[in-house]
Amino acid sequence: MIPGGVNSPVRAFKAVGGTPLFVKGARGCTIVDLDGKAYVDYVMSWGPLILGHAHPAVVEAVQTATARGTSYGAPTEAESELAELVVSMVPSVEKVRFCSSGTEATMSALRLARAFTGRDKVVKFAGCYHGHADAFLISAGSGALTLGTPDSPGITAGTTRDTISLPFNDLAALRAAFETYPAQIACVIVEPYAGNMGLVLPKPGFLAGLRELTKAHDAILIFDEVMTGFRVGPGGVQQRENILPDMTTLGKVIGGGLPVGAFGGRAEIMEQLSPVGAVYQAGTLSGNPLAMAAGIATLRLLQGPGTYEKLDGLAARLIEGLDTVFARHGIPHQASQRGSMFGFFFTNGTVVDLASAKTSDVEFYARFFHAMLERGFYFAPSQFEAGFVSTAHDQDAIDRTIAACDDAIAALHATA
Ligand code: HOZ
Repeated sequence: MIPGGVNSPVRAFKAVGGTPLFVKGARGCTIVDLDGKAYVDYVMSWGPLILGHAHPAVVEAVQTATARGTSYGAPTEAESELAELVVSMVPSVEKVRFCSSGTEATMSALRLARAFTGRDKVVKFAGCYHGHADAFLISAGSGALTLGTPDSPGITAGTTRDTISLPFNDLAALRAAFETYPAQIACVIVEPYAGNMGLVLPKPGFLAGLRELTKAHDAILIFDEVMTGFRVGPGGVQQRENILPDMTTLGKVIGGGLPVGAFGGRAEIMEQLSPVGAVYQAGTLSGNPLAMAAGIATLRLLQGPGTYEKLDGLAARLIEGLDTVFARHGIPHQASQRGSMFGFFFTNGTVVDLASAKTSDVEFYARFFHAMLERGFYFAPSQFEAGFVSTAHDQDAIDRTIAACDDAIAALHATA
């Protein structure tokens, strides 16, 4: 009855084979399937659950809010409170609007950038994924890449014409695009740490170069921090790298596991939005009180002392351990980590963009994935996704993962 049995394609095991986990419940860093088998989870609902599954404070906040009413379609104090948190934590955001998903955030940010500049074209980078709005499903990452449809059918030629896709980490290509389309590019959107083609980090100077070039050509720079916002640090990549975009899109962690997206930026841009300005954007469930409650509880806890240091330490321990195991078994690989986000590719080369990410041995990834699943460890069912740890992971879970990885690779070698 449900196409592919899933309500979002990344959940299917099409790239790795087999049947997806059907989930009974989850707590902390453990997810349990319908057969009662438990797994240490490194998918964490694809990023939102930075405090782990069913964190008591988040559950309580949602329960309390639910008892007061699930939706009003009118402003609440909770929206203002979350807005204040966002503005205080994300360096470049002066004003913010909430919506219900990352896709809504990016498509609304694009509309606003087009209206503000009076230009049509958008530059994105191949392998970056900005949700499933038409303008972004061109050389897209995540499920679109994994399932072989980076350019989705159903998108009009006109839309395609206005989206320029360039290689990630390639400033020369961006410079050339600005020359080819003078005064036509409204915005450049980027995942500043790309997490939807696996984890691909910016080369030194790439983000600064984006800032410089967009400024020079009066284009809006949008950091899509749906994945990295509040995850790689309280202020996202922009704070870690000290580069301020004009606009930022947010999602995942900001909703604490409930459906939330947000977009924000400089006040003069955000004030073009209706009802102050003329750019229309709306949503019946935008700023939903349950989602706001989960977001507030999550961001408040993240502000506690040592939280990000702990997350960083856990992910570093995991990636160092996996790196050592892969090396010991002679597996060509590249592993990386920033904050609580991590990724690894099975390749000899250096991964800097989509073309190099695609040199990864996806068949070996599929076998590795299943060998780990069998042992009770759930990584993303695709090579082209990032992994996540949460504050609910601990050293014991990480060390068991590394030991299982050693065992899994030895078993894969034995059967090869
Ligand atoms: N950005 C998420 C994974 N890369 C999307 C999750 C989904 O598509 O369901």
